[in-house]
Amino acid sequence: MSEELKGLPEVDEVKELIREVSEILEKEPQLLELENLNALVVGDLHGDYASLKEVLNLWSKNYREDHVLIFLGDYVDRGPNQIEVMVEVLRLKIESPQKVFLLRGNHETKSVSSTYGFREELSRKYPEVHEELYVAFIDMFSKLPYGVCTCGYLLIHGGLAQGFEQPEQLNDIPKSLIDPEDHELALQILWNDPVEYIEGFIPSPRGEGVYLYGPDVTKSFVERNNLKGIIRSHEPCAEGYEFLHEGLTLTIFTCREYSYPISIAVVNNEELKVVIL
Ligand SMILES: [Mn+2]
Repeated sequence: MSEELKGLPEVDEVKELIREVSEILEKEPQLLELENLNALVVGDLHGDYASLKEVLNLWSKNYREDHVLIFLGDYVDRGPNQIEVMVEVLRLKIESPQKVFLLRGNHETKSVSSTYGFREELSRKYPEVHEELYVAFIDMFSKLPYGVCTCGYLLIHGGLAQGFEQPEQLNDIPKSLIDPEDHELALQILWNDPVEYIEGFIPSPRGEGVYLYGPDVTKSFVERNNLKGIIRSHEPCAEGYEFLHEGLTLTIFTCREYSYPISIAVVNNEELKVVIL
């Protein structure tokens, strides 16, 4: 027990981090439009602290000066160090609010994080105050934005959605939406997946209100909005990343829980590069 708790942040620090980040997030729009920059894009982490550290070392060494850091969500659930991962990204956000951006994943919700590990980890690591911390985290999750537009790409956690014609529609999702299940667009942006060999949208095995969508959906979205493509996470990839839809959709995944290689994306106005870690 004491071994496990070694290095765990003090409760007061965690509370303060949540409070300060919530304040920053409150002011961010649901779609962050970031012009003319270089970005490192990080996929699902799911409590994989070692992989997060690797990414941060790489960032500090080669990119920190001129690259922002964009996280595509799913910090919690599944892995062994969800609290440590969460605390680290919150610290980064406070240190550099204009250089670090945190998107919402489908696990940054009450319905998922109460079942897939985060709530349990909190109650194990902070037995005295876990209820209070959990409520504060859930409230902060509800303020995380849903997308970034930068360098001609739209960055989201899951995928494109029915009725989603323009990135700006993300701003129609109410801030502080505790349960994305209550909002069709929010739910699909966090949960949908692109697949080949279908047309339009078909129901997803992931559950009610969630869809798989084909290359035609991506192609028309990208053309309509004059974009170069979509960058998303949400699915582990056997090779660490995957291009779909004639190269218009890139999936990256940054957590080793599934024993696959992991990746990040480096993007600027000139190019999109995948780095395998
Ligand atoms: Mn996900």
